[in-house]
Amino acid sequence: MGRTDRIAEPWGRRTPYARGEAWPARVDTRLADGLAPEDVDRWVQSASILHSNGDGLDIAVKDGRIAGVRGRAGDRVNHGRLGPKDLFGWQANASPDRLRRPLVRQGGELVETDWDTAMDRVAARTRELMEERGPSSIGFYTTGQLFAEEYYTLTLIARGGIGTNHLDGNTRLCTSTAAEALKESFACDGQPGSYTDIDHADTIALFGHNMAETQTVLWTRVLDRLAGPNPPVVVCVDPRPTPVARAATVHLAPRPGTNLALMNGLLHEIIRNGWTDEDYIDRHVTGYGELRERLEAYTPEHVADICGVPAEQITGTARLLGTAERLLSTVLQGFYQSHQATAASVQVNNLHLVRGMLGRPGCGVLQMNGQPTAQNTRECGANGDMPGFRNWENDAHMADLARVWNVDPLNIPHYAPPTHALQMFRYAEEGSIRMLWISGTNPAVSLPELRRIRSVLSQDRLFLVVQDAFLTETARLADVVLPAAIWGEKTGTFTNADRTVHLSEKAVEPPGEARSDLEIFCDYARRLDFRDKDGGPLVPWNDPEAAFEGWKECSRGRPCDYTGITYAKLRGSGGIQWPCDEDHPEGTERLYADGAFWSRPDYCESYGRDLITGAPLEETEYRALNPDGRAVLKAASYFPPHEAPGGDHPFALITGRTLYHFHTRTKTARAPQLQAAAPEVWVEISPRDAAAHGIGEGDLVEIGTPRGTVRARARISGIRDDVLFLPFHYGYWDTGGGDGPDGAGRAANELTITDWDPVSKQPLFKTAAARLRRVEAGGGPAPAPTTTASAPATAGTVPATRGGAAGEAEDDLPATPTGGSR
Ligand SMILES: Nc1nc2c(c(=O)[nH]1)N[C@H]1C(S)=C(S)[C@@H](COP(=O)(O)OP(=O)(O)OC[C@H]3O[C@@H](n4cnc5c(=O)[nH]c(N)nc54)[C@H](O)[C@@H]3O)O[C@H]1N2
Ligand SMILES: Nc1nc2c(c(=O)[nH]1)N[C@H]1C(S)=C(S)[C@@H](COP(=O)(O)OP(=O)(O)OC[C@H]3O[C@@H](n4cnc5c(=O)[nH]c(N)nc54)[C@H](O)[C@@H]3O)O[C@H]1N2
Ligand SMILES: [Mo]
Repeated sequence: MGRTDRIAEPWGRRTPYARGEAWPARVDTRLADGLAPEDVDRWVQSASILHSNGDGLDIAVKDGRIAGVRGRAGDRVNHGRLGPKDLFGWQANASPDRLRRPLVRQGGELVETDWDTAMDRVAARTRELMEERGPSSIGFYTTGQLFAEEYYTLTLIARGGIGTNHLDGNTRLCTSTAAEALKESFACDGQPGSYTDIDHADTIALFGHNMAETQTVLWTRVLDRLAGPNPPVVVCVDPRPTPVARAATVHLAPRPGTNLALMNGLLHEIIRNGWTDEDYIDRHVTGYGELRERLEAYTPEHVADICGVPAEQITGTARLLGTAERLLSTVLQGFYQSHQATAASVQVNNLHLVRGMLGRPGCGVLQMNGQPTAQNTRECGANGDMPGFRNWENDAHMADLARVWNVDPLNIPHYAPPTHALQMFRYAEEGSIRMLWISGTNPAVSLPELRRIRSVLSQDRLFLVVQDAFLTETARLADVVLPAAIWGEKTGTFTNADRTVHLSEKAVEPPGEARSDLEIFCDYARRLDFRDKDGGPLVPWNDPEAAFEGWKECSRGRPCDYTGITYAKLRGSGGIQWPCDEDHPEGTERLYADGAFWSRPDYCESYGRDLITGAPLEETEYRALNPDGRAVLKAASYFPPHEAPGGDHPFALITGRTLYHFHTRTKTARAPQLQAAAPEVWVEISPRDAAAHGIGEGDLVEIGTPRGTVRARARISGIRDDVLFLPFHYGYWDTGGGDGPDGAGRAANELTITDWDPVSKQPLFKTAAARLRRVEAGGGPAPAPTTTASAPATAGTVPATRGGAAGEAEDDLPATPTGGSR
């Protein structure tokens, strides 16, 4: 047993292992101060909720309250380990700030009320709008953080009951590019790879993915490989010196927004050198000729100019990727939220297709997810997809969905692609959407160009319903606030980025009168009295397990087949990967093992889109392109971003995360250890740029874009010259306990642009041009962690981030004098 300060050492202690070996277990535990494991009343099975890994854990319950967490040794994802957010974040469940009763707006103020009053208002407004303006006046904006059962119920209500096309998730901001990149290459969503590919890979490439901070346990798996015999080569593509970059064999730090040019350059070199699997291409792939042609211009020298990366680094990296025998690639927001997002992410798929590296141990692509249940949002059709990865353009698929729901196919809108989130906000701005129901997301902090978002959400004519656990920036603008039960207080399933399904059981009662999202949606369905074709209730369930059984039927025969999974099977298991059906009763570790794709025209989820304009392909075009269901190589040329740095706005502004906080901090700001590690916003600036502006460590500076300004203290870090980084976690209201807008002007999204990738419609949070000005001296270092990408450029100049005794957690490894993480 050992105790480690997991704020100072986020990845905990090493358990080195060799290629092909099983990753050793290490069970991490953190209990409430003074509580011994033997005094815990009950341990309740769940998985982590503050990222997309799905690390298996048990929730400790003492006297009816959550009193800690312990990793599950037998879980296939984490083998017992937990990251800092999971070790400490559970404390937020018991925060005194939790919403306990519904609120309704009365005379301009939000006042407490009972459920009947609140839900009657929502139901009455729905009925009025349906009669006066029709279903398209109602929109739903949900999340990647509820459970599958809840999304499926919401989809059924919105698409099958109300009949609106306006249902999307904040997954639009998060993983719509992941889904779209998979749909372009494989004509269907679903990650080909498995987390166990880390155990087998000889080369691991992370594209715009700071795994060390955002998926800490998965990164621990990489660190343990790096500490063992025959460690993998690690390639990092990120403009910042993240912990991934520091551990990497090569770190490419391209100019933000140039990912596509870089990928084209790498592919150009790989093909020129003949590092391709021509046999695999012949048998399983289409589009090779066009790809080769399109890549011709992307010589290392040309790409070096665009990306600001030395040509030798490009050729060297191409050699590493081109000669790898077992290559695992991961992609995340550095690509998804940047310029030409889908086109660039697709090139990572292309890399694997031309090298024939899919479906074998160590050979995988993970177009990563971010949120814990983003995969479910997509599978269940609570975003811009149809349930079960059905194709909205395929009438047979829509008829089949209507059969499952027992409704008329014409009742399910599919005249156009499902409306994407930013378009929904545009409709609300224009006044065609008059009721917006937001669940489990805080757009007043997380959407781009906040001044505009605030004005859209505060309009009188928009009836705004917000379903959350806290009185967020968004909830404060609502007409009705519905208090939600959260993780640990309700039961449901969720699916991580490598298709692993976990069950998360209810451990404790929610505070006050808070209810689960499932109960709220079911209550709404009853009040509106939605019926199927035969007069039966459209939503025939009231509890999670029955909803899960409903969802299983909807998934039957589709790629994400859940029919072989039951709650009973999930209980005690270490996670099950879909598809799981009669033919694969234990689930499926890797997709596309034999070059067999789900891309046949009659079966595929999508006919694809043009990578430059985003225009959907017609069925006939797709049939001509890919009649027998191969993988598709799609090519695209690089174009400069719409808003390029220059003139008055010389900096490229990028935004993102730090290890200790989750998004808009509704939970992590309420966990003292996490909040103390990163208490306030900062901005990362290179030493050269700081010197040029007379800025010292910790000075207050102002960052401006055409949308607004933010003030933050400067951290002089190893970030690329001409680039500024702002964490986006810090909203308008101080969630640290204050009740006023003391955080005015600190949210990164005051600065970001209303613009999106043409293919995935994901907003460009990582492409804006900014100016910088010193305001005043700071009187101490910036409030930025030293353990992460925000480490000071010169080590030792700033006190190290530590948690002290409060930040300690236990592991079950033998105590050794060395220990430590890197
Ligand atoms: N600690 C923590 N973990 C989280 C979350 C959290 O809020 N906090 N959120 C979860 C969610 S929902 C998500 S989506 C994931 C996100 O996980 P990540 O994608 O790993 O996180 P980000 O910080 O958004 O972006 C990753 C990196 O992109 C780089 N980047 C910016 N612009 C460019 C570019 O043009 N090109 C390249 N190559 N790189 C660029 C940034 O420097 C940054 O280091 O994390 C999940 N895990
Ligand atoms: N500038 C910039 N902006 C970004 C990003 C970026 O990198 N840069 N990243 C984008 C990405 S990838 C993401 S995922 C988004 C995240 O943005 P948001 O989704 O807005 O952020 P969260 O703080 O996770 O909001 C989730 C809300 O749901 C509530 N909640 C938690 N559990 C439950 C539940 O079970 N039920 C209900 N009803 N509510 C619950 C929480 O209290 C919280 O208010 O931000 C996006 N915005
Ligand atoms: Mo995300």
